[in-house]
Amino acid sequence: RLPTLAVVGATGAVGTVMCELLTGRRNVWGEIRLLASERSAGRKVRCRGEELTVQVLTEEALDGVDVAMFDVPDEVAAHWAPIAVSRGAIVVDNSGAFRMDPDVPLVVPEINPEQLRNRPRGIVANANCTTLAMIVAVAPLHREYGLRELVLASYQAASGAGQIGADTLHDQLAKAAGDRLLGSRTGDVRQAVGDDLGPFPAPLALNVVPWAGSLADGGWSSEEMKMRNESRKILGLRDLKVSATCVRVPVVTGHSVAVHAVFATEIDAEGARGVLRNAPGVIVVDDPAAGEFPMPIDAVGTDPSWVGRIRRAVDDPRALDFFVTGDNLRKGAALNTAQIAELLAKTLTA
Ligand code: 11C
Repeated sequence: RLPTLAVVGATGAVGTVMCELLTGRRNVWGEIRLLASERSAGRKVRCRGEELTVQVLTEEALDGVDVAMFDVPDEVAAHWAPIAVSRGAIVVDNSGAFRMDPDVPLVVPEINPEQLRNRPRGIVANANCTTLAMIVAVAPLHREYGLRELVLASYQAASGAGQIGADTLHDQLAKAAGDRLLGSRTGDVRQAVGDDLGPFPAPLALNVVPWAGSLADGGWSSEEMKMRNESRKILGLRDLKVSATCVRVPVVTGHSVAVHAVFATEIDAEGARGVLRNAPGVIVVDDPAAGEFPMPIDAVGTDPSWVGRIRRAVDDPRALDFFVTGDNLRKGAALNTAQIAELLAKTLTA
């Protein structure tokens, strides 16, 4: 019998991409059950060539599920993931609720798949989309050169804040379109966009907003702390120095990160390019003379992390600067979750 999969949060931004992904990937599942809140129940969704009806998330709806993927807010996952486990499922959770729990492995299949074996709570966590885009490129460089420090600046897309984030950006762009004074001293973007800021603290159209998540200690944002804490856990580097500045930009999908990485040994750009070309889940796009850089417009809808602008720091032969872009809804969320779930399915059917 092929294992039964539940997708919890099937109608959100990530859940929607999950159904597309499941349709395109090699099938390892028997039944696929789509679950969501009452609001979305009854909706028809095409998945793996079948038309499935979204069911309400209840305890009974989880019965018989072997693997449950959760793409729901932290508090919903915190409540429902242990219930799914108690009903016999292994949970792969894409929220922030369990990532830093020492009894929950934080798995990126290209980096630490062995950690899947040790899951005392029956839950496996999926990293934050911003961490994921970057860590797939950083990990192979760490293995070769020994990572000591990361200084990061993110350029995060609106859909990182869910479907409401993407919708808000599109609405604001429509309101701002055509007014050539906007953004100059005489054209007030705040006024043009109006009060509906969606999940963002300021207008995103024609702007950049140096904020994502909630306020953490010392003026850091929760998103910045996630990049630090999750990178440490995935790489197994408890003392890694990480400083991140997380910024929202008017891009619909595709998170980018400017990375300054300091290593234990000297590094050169061509050597690093070679390591990255051989790294799973990475594509090197690095020909500035030809106008080739990693950018969201190209990375959206694709699986790998796109890496380019690779150069050794002028003032430190042990430091490398580069730019990475990944689809925050695919590798940043649905794809990494699907990859983990497929590894679990293999162990269930072995
Ligand atoms: C964003 N990265 O772009 C966030 C969304 O911890 O999974 C994902 C939050 C998380 O807003």
